[in-house]
Amino acid sequence: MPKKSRAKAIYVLNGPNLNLLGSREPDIYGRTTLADIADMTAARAEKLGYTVVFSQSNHEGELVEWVQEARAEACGVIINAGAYTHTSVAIHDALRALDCPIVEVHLSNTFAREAFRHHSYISAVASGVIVGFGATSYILAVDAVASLIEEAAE
Ligand code: CA2
Repeated sequence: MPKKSRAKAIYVLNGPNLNLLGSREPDIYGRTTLADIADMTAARAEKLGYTVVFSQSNHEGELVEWVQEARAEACGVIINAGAYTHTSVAIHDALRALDCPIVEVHLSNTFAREAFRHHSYISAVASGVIVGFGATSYILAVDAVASLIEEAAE
């Protein structure tokens, strides 16, 4: 009997220190916790007919593993790679190997901050980038990735 195929999920991947959201630097990152963002993201995705796999790691290699897993398991990827955005060729290379839409997301407007945050290794391999809307950036990213998934299916 053929194996029943599972619907693919939107992977939402979060990098280092994002687990601290809500506890410090509220002037930059707001008061919403990452758990709140996970709930908001899942609720928005559910309205659009998608499930979410939401993860956070402080370790570059673990993020690379999840991106590789997304090749088989995800219909789209939303990624806030945190500080690895500005440093990680490894995450860039892993994302390059994906065929599904990729939306890069940031809470803060990285272009209005220090110069070292102006360059992203993710942007060149992302379908699009959403920056500076706080937790709402993630909701906008769900809408964006869903519309890209649907466009690709047409
Ligand atoms: O604005 C974003 O979403 C960032 O990806 C956040 C990263 C930063 O390195 C990027 O340049 C932009 C940092 C996340 C750290 O979050 C904290 C939250 C509370 C307290 C300390 C750090």
